[in-house]
Amino acid sequence: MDSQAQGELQRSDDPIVWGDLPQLGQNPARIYRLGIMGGTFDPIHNGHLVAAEAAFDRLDLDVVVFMPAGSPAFKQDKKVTSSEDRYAMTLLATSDNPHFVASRFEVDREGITYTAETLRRLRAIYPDNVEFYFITGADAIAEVVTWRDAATIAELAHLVGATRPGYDLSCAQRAFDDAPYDFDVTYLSIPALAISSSYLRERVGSGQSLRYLTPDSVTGYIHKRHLYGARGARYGQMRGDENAL
Ligand code: DND
Repeated sequence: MDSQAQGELQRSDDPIVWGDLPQLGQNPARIYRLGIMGGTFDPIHNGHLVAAEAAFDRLDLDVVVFMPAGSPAFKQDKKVTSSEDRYAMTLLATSDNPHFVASRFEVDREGITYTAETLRRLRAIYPDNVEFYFITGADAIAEVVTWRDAATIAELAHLVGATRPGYDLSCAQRAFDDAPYDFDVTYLSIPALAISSSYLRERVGSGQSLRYLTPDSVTGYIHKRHLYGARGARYGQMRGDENAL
């Protein structure tokens, strides 16, 4: 084994380097595939979870790490729930899936969270036999070419675009064709889940249920922390029972 490979193996045992990231790459004779689901997750919902699970299955990933953005790059002018609350909801939503991991990797980073910087830092931690698969939804995939330092993203990660059946991919395809760098993109058609975080926030604000839209543990957390205008209804309480509290 050459000295570089030895160094990588030593590095992989160091808990300070790995933090809460999944440890991969120990066997230099095989390739590992790390899925990365980046998001604001305000809040996380079943669309995110289904997209990540589809990518895990169809691309033979070893694990998917969910990374809530600390200070999301393109939401600087918007009010975003605290990163600790978004991380807590992500942790709850992923906790019962053995191949999902929630990470504080971006939450604990100072400043605006850029994906290229995240990938660069991950590349410095993981050995070369770990490949990165950055998972996005249909709406985000066409935007990737406009993200900060997109050349680094193209160089360091495969992209996975989770689309709805029948979704028009021509816009995304054109963006990649016109880009000055080569992106490796895989499109996955997943069952239609027209769920969005803003839809969930609206529902909470107007006292409607989130059942089947996000895990119950996330709904419970939203009510406990009074996020999105939740009126502090006891979790599991029937609608219209607010005065019974
Ligand atoms: P969003 O704010 O769109 O996350 O951010 C997605 C990722 O892009 C984050 O990691 C950001 O840091 C990164 N980003 C964005 C812009 C600029 C830059 C980086 C930069 O570096 O310059 P959401 O929580 O809204 O959604 C998370 C993911 O889930 C997105 O890819 C979204 O398209 C997808 N998604 C769905 N996928 C399947 N079915 C659904 C979905 N709803 C959202 N129903």
